Amino acid sequence: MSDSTNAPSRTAGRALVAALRAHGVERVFCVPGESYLEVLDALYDEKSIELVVTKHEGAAANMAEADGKLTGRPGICMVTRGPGATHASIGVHIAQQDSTPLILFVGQIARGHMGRDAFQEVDYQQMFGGMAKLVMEINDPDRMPELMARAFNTAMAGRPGPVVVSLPEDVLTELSTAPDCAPISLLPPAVSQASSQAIAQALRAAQRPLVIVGGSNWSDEACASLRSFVQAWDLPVACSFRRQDVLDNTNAQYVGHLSLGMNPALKQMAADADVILAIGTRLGDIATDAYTLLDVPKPKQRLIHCHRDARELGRVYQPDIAVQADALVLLQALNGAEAPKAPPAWSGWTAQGRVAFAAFTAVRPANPAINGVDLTQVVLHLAEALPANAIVTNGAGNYAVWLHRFYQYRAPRTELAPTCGAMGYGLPAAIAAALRHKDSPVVCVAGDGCFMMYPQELATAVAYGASLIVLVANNGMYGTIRMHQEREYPGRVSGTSLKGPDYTALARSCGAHAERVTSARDFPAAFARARAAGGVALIELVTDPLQITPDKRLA
Ligand SMILES: Cc1ncc(C[n+]2csc(CCOP(=O)(O)OP(=O)(O)O)c2C)c(N)n1
Ligand SMILES: [Mg+2]
Repeated sequence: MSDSTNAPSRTAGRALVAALRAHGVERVFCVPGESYLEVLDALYDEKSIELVVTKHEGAAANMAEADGKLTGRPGICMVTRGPGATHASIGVHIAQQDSTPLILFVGQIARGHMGRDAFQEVDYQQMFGGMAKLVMEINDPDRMPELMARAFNTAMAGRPGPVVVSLPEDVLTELSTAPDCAPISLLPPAVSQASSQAIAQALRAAQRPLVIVGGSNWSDEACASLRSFVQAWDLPVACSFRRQDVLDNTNAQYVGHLSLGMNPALKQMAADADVILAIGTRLGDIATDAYTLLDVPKPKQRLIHCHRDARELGRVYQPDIAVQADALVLLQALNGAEAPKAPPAWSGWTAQGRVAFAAFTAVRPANPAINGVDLTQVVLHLAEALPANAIVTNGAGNYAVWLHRFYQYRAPRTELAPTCGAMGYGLPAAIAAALRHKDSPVVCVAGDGCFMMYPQELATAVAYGASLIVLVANNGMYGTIRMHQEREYPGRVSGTSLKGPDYTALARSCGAHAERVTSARDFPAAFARARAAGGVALIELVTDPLQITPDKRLA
């Protein structure tokens, strides 16, 4: 117990909650556990922090991760030891792969019992060591403020990611007079004039340049700077996997999404480019079509790679120019560089990329072969009916291919989707979004498999007064896996069928408005009714299991 200051004595659990407040936390997602009662008790008095109690720790961790994506500040999740922490591990994995700031607090067994394989004991350093940026166990109540500040700084510094903080139960009730630690503000490194000039010069010498953007840390300001830069230079921009909201898709320079189900013309464009300017993105395996679009380790294209974390530069690809920079600072510097005289040498190339994007995503007539809801028509309707500030969430499954292809993301942080391909993400993410942005329509698009990971959270959404619409694309199977199965083991269906419950009855039992739609013709009216209903609504879309992707039917 510290007596070195005049600060009043308080428990470490109370110091933890004070640190959350000092770091600007407004919302905590949790499932309670007896291991952290002292923190729950401190939250009872802390009126500035809302406690969102979920039904499953996986959902709580997904919500916290989505909140981190939306705010750029660590999302906060609290769970109990052993079973709680193992359930919540999905959120740590998503935050790691998606570069999202997240802090997972785990109530731990008392210090005196450690190492005995006591009830629900887990060594979190071992469990999360390969997944989190940092794993800490706070064993000294006097160090709570210091270690909390470190958790926040680590989650946000460089490439953002997850931090796991283990809280031995007996420490939480010990007294300390250690004072609060004020948060530090991390100022991004400056971009030298030499760096921005080198980039500008390489671009001016290009015939077929391509900008690839991705990663996290895209604030409104950074997205606006990107738009001004690529408009002034007329540079084509591709967004990396599930980062489609970095540039308004209606912008004349937007040429598409480096995704699963990639536009073949975009693939060709990346292959044919002579200079690639990659900003914020890791150039992962999906964005590079399994490391085939660019040669590993030395692409034939001249590669300019900019990332705020130096460890991501040269990790896979050897860039010709590597700049450690935050996207905003870099783009502000590039906006200060001299643009080429209009029209630049590549203006035809940019226009051609845009034409190919428009052709790939164009409105098309309903497909008469489809026996059930045509998802193309559904997503085209969403794109037309929803305003630019609508937030659209999804998890993993082939249904997302329609969404990513035919929806137009028009504003920053309106796409909440796991780049790590975790099923079940969409509904928890939609709840986090609905609580964070009460004025934005929120739509979760899920497959039947994806939805069934956390369907019980519909009741959480209703309990917290969230306003959101869930669209469940029900094809009665784990369609993505069936697609791979039919390719490798044709006609031998094994483990990929799915018998769900009555989705509308399930939703109604949670207090949601619910409808079933069997033809895309009926979708606009059903969607309008769901929006008018307010609160939580679910629309089951009975789709054709044979229509496995927008372009492919199972034989
Ligand atoms: C948590 C998790 N479990 C398993 C998988 C493997 N997986 C990827 S997509 C998929 C099927 C998704 O089914 P559904 O949501 O119904 O979408 P569909 O492909 O049928 O459109 C599965 C099982 C995964 N990505 N994540
Ligand atoms: Mg399915």
